[in-house]
Amino acid sequence: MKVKQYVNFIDGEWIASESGKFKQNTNPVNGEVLGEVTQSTKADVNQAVAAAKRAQREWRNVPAPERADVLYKVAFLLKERKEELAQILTREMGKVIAEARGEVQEAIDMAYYMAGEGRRLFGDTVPSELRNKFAMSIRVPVGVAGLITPWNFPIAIAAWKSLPALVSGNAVVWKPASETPILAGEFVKIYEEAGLPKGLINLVHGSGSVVGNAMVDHPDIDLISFTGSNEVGKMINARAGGMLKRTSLEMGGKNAVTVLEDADLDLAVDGIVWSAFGTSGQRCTACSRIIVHESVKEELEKKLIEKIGELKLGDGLDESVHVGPVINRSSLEKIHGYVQVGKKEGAELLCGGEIVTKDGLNKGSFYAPTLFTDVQSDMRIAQEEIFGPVASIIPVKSLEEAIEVNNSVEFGLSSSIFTANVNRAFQAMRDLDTGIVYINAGTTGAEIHLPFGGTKGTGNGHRDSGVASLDVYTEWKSVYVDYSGKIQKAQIDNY
Ligand code: UN1
Repeated sequence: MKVKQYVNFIDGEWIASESGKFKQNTNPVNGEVLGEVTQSTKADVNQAVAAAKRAQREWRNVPAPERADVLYKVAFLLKERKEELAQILTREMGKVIAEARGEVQEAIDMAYYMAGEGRRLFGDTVPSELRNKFAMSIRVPVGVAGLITPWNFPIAIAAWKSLPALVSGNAVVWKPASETPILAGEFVKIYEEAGLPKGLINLVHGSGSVVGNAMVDHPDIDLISFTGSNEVGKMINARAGGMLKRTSLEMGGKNAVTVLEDADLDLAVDGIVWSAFGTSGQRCTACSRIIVHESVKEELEKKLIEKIGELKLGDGLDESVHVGPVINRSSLEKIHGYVQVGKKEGAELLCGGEIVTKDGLNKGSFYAPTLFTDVQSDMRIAQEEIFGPVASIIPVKSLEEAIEVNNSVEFGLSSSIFTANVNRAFQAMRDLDTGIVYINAGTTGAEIHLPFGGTKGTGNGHRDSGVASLDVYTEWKSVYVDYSGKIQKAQIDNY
């Protein structure tokens, strides 16, 4: 059977790269070949950027409510195809179907929300300090937005970035993760069908080292919005910094759930299991540390082991499966490597700790949900992002110590605390040094109308989603209209 080919979308045309090279895309559940994907070159990026630049000149003058009409259609189409897209998502990257549906819903929500921004895109009107003078600030598009997105949330994160970029009048050049090209193509088809004028979204498949670098280096890409590893994010920032190019970076996490002695332990267990092992631990917001008051540690361990024992591994398309595969073999080996490091460092393995090959799972990349205990906060497994189903219990003696441990890592994406005490909850809200804080919930579950991102090594101060994301895709312009008929000097004539 002939393998299906997936190509770029440049200036409104579906077209293979001039390289003639293709790379296979496989299902992490069983290695099934899903298709082969065009591998682009710098020349393809140049074409995409030229098309984007041309199209943006007109798009910036289309009234934002009219731009938003396209986004509403995107929302309708996403909604119509929700199940089909979710199935592709599961086959391409392995997350279980219920989570895949949730992720497509996140893209739908974002499309409605950003379509609404077409009638807002608020600036401020403020009084002028001078008579007969009007003052306001307005948002204007930046130009061409370069989007580099990850495989773990292949449509939600692409939606977080492309929708605000487009509604605020930019054009987009998008390099999706190499692992999730098919879903990326489907998303672009929806933009096409929704009537987005040609050239405004350009899809360029290929490697980070070729396509990603060409985008970062291109003088006509005005901003880069990236979600992915710290290593790549730092490299992008350094390259773009030399050109004074705007970058919005969302990178790693080492998120913790804190469980105090007054917590509802069953609730905490549900929150931890969902956050640590959902998406096989491959969320930026995954819980990988469990900071627990020593007086409830044993009971929590017991309950966690029991719950973890109920998790069913397998093909995410099977509705009864809780945990799918990890993305690929090399990720599997990295995760297993960290487990060996944890053992060597002296952490106690409570469950898991192995590559799963039984029950026909040997064709895929499956890792057993893994729990360590008596982990010290400075151990590598408690400091470095593992990006797999591995969580470490760190015992503490007080809320203050818990907060100190929570904040002791280089990342600052998400944190959570389980407590029944409102004073402690508020103290935690104030002192947990992360961009997202949950009270009596796990570390995941961000909603699209709030800012998403983190402090310290997680990012560079920008946010995805919410109104805050408009700050990535717009420039502020301050406008003064003097209708006095004379030249009035601010700060001088009035004082
Ligand atoms: C990510 O972890 O990369 O909060 C994104 C959540 C999702 C988005 C996560 N809504 O888990």
